[in-house]
Amino acid sequence: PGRVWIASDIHLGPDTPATAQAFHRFLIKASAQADALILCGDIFDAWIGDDVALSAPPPWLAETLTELGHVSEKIPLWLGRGNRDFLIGRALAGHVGAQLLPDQVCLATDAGPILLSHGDEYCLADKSYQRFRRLVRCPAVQWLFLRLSLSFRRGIADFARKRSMASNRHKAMEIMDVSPSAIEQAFSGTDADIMVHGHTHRPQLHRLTVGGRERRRYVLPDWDYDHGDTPRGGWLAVDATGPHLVQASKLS
Ligand code: OKV
Ligand code: MN
Repeated sequence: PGRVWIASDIHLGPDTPATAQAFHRFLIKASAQADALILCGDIFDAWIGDDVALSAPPPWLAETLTELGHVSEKIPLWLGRGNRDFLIGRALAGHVGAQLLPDQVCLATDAGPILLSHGDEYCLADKSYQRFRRLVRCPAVQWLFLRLSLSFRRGIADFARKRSMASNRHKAMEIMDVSPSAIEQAFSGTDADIMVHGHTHRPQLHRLTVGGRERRRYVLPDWDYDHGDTPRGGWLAVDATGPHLVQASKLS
């Protein structure tokens, strides 16, 4: 209820200090101006277990966790998992005072029901990614991975990153976008006329008709203040007047 702010794909890591700073400014603003904050995936560029983050977090991560904790002292904070930080668990959520969201959720907002997810599950044309997703989302595989030593997990993560970068170089833009059929199917199962997701990094409002009803799909932007000469970032502000995409460049 009230003003709900939704952001995703901040992709924080050890080498993104400017993005972290912009995100911290955003969190302060959200605490003051929103009634709830939802981060729907890929806040972190990589996540190989809550234990790593909670036992000895590097300074950039410790700072981000502290800032998230400050948010949850003021307003409800919800965390969804993305395709990169899908291993985020209840330990992390508890540590920052957040609640975990299921992969797909229907939010009751002042703008009506909103179907929310990270968005990677709609990218069906990317067969090799969907294969990777099925493997790493398997509970038994995750259970085993989390029992490996930290250095072993780091090794697997490095390998996965290199393989992914090599294979993405050959993929066309359309392959990395959502499949229209997946979007239609998601809409047809609900009475939500609004869908929100991130992941594809193409912030935009798409209008479509499914089941004879006008539907809207809001795509959240990714954040990057560390590369290139135009900082990127933003969020969706939802209130009774509807959802509004906001550009974060107006932050500084
Ligand atoms: C996350 C992605 C790296 C895409 C591996 C089981 C495995 C978990 C994992 C390893 C990788 C997360 C946890 C990371 C996302 C990449 C590269 C591409 C497209 C297993 C459970 F391998 F043993 F089965 N991982 N890391 N990618 O570095 O954060 O989403 S990660
Ligand atoms: Mn993503």
